[in-house]
Amino acid sequence: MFNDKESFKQVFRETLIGKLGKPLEEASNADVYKILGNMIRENAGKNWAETNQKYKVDKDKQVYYFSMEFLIGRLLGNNLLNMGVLEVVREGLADLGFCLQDIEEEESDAGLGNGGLGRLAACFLDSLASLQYAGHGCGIRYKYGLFEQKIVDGYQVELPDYWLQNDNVWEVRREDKQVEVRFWGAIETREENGRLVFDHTQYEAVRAVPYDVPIIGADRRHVNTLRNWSAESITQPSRTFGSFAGTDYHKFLEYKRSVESISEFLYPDDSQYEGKLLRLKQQYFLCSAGLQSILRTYNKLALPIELLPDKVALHINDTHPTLLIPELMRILMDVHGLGWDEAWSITTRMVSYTNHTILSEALEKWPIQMVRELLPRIFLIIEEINARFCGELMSRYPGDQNRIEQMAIIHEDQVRMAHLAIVASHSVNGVAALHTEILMKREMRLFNEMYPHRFNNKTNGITHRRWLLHANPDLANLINQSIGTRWVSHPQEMIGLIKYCEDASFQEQVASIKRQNKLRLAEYIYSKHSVHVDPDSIFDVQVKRLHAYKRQLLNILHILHLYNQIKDNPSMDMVPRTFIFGAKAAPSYHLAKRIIKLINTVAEVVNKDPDVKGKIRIFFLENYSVSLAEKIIPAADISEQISTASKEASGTGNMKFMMNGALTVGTMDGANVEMHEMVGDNNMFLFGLRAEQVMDYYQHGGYHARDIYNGDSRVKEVLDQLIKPGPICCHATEFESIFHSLLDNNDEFFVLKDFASYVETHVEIDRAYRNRQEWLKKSIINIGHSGKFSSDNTISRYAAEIWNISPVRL
Ligand code: 26W
Repeated sequence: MFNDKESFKQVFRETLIGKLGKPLEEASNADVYKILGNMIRENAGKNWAETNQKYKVDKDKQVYYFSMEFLIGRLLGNNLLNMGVLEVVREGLADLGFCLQDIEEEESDAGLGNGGLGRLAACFLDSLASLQYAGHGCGIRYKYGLFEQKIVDGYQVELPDYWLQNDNVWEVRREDKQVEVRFWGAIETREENGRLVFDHTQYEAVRAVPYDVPIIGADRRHVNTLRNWSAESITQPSRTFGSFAGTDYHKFLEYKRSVESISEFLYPDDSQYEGKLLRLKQQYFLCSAGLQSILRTYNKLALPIELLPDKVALHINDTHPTLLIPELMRILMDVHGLGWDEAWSITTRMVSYTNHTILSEALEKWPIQMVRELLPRIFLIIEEINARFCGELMSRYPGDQNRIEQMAIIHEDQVRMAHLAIVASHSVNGVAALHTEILMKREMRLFNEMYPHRFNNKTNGITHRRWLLHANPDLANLINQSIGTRWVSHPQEMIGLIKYCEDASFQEQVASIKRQNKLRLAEYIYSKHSVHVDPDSIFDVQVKRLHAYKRQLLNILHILHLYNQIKDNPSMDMVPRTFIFGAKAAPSYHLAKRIIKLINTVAEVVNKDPDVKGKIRIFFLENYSVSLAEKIIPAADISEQISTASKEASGTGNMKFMMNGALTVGTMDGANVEMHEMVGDNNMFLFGLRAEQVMDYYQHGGYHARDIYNGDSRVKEVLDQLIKPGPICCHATEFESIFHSLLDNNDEFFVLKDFASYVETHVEIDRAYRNRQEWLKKSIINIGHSGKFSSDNTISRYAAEIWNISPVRL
C-alpha cells in the first residue's frame, strides 16, 4: 500500500489537505484519525472487491456467522497491523509530529457486545480472514453499544454509548443491498395447483439496510465482510403498510419510531434471559435480513437451490439467531416452492449451533403468544417442526411421555430455542472440553442419546494478532528475536519458547517488558485515580463481566481478610499487591451492582489507611472494554479465573492473560482445565471444588454455608464487617443483600466453601513471586503454551469439522 515511510507521508499529507482543506500543521488528532482510517479503508477496498469477485467466480462455499453481538473494539491498529504497514505509519506519523498511539485513542470502541460471546465472534472474524477462509459476520448495527460505565460514589451508573457520534470510518452503507423484513399481520392459506399457499397479509414492513465493514486478513489481500443491519422505515409506507393508508401522519411517525427502535440499542444482559418483545424483533430482523441477502448472493450464481448446503454454511452463535431455521424453511417452501422434507434436509445440512452457557437462567424460551403474533408464519413452521419431532420421539420411545416433555420444542406455552437449534442443526458444539462434556452427559443428555454424532467440542480461542502482536508489541518482538517469525502465522510454534524458560537473559527481557507494561498501566491508573502504583508490586487482575458465578466476591472478601491481617500485624511480611478490577454489571442485576459498591468501598478504606503502608492497593477501573483490556492484560502478573467450577463455559480472558505471561489463579473450570493440562500444577495456581463436586452438591445437597461462617473465624470476621457498623459498613443495609445471599440463600456459588483454599493459594503465590527466576520460568512456559489457544487453531477446526471449507487462495 505505501512502500515506505516517505511515500506514506506524501500520500497522507495530500489526502489530508484535499479532504480537510487545511494544512497538516493545523490538524487535530481527531482529524488525523479520520483521514488515516478512511485511507486504510479505501485502500482495502480493492482487495475487498477482488476477494468477493474470487468467491463469485470460483463459487466457493461461504460461511456466515450469525451473532447478535460482535465486540470488535477499535480497528485502526489491527488493520494497520494486518495490512503490514503499522511500522511505516507509526514512523511516518512521528515525522509529521503525531503519535500513533494517541491517534488510536481517537477511535470509539465498537462495543456491540456484552462480553465473551461477542468478543469471541470478533476474534473469529479476524481468524477467518487471516486464514483465508470465505467466512463473514452477520450482525446488527446498534446505534448504541453496551452502556458506558461511570463509578459515582462507588456505585455503577450507566450512560448511553453513542459510539457513532464521530462517524464510523470503517463502514460502508449499502443501500443497494437493502431488503424488507415483515412483522405482525395474518396468514391466509389457499390452494394453488394442488399445493397449500401461505399469504402473509397486513404485515408491517421494515427496511433493513446493511452497513458493511471490511475484515482485513493478516495477508492484507484477503478481505471478508461483517454485514451489520440497520432498521429503517419504508420510504413509501402508504404502499406497503396496510393498516394505515398513508393519511395519518402521526401514525407514520409512530411507525417510524417503532421501526428504528429495532436497531437502536444492544441489550445489556449477559447470561440473563428476558422475554422482551423488542429483543425478539431484533433476533428475527437479523435472521431474516441476513438470510435474504445471502440467498440473493447465492441466486446470482445461477445454481439449483438443492446445492445450497454445498455452497453456504450458516452458524448460529448461541440460540439468539435460532429463528434463522424457520426463516430458511419459510423461504425454501414459500418462495422457492420446495416441499417440507426437501426444505428440512437443506436446512439441517446448512445450520450449526454453538452453545455458550449452561446457566439455566440464560436459556431462551419465548412465549408462544408473542411469537405467534409477531411472526405468524414463522410460528406455524416452528409448530410443524415440533409436531414432527414429537412424532419421531413417540415412534422411537413409545410410551415415554416424560422424555417427550423434556425434549419437546414447544412446552408449557413456550418455545425452547435451544431445543429448536439442536433438532435443526447438523452440529452442536460446546466451547471447552469440560463444558462440552457437561452438555453431553447432563444438560443435553437426551439429545446426545438421540443424535450421538451431532455433539462436538471446539475449545475457544483468541486472536494472537490483537492480544499479543498489537497489545504487547515488545513481547511479540522478543519472541521474534528468539524463535523467528514463523509463529506469527503458526502460533502453536510459540512452544519453541519453552527452551528459553531457564535462560537468564531471556527471563530478564521478559521481566523488563512486563515492568514497562506495568509502568504504562500505572500511568493510566494515575491519570484516573491520582494514586501512584508501585510497579514492583504484584499486579493481580480480575477483569470480566460481573456475575455471581464469576465470584468477584470471593476476590474482594479475600482482600478484606488480607487487610484484617495487616491491621492485626502491621509488619506482616508480604510482597506488595495491586488488585485491579474491571467489570460491568447488567443494569438490573442488583446483587452484582452491590458487589461493585463493595469493591469500591473496600478500596477506599484500604487505599487511604496509613497502616497498610502500600502493601495492598485496590483499583476498580471504570468502563471495562476491549481497548481497556488491551492496556490491562499485558501488565498483569496474576490472572484471576475463579468461577464456581462447572459454571464458566470456557472463558477467553484466561487465554489472553496466559499469552501475555500472567500466571493463572483458577478453578478447574472451562478452558482453565485445558490450560492446566498443558502447563501442569507447577505453572498454575489451582484451588477449590471440582465441577463434579459442585454438581454433586447441587444434586444431593449437603452444603451448609452457615457452618463455614460459624467454623472459620476469618470468614465470620469479613462477613460481619459487611453488616456491622464500621469502616466498611456505613449504612446497615448497604451490603445486607450480599450477606444474605451467602448465608440465608446458602451461597449458591460456593464462595465460602472455596474461601480457605483460595486464601492458601494466595499465600503460595506470595511465596512463589519471591523466587524471581522460578516465576519468570513459569511465565515463559505459559506464554509458550498459549499458541494452542489462538483462534486460528479454533477456526481451523470449525472449518474442517463443522463447515467443511478450505482456505481460498487468492
Ligand atoms: C439472552 C441473554 C443472554 C445473553 C448472552 C444469554 C446468554 C448470553 C451468552 C451466552 C453469555 C456469554 O457470553 N457466554 C460466554 O461465552 C464465552 C464464549 O464462548 C465463554 O468463554 C464464556 O465462558 C461464556 O460465559
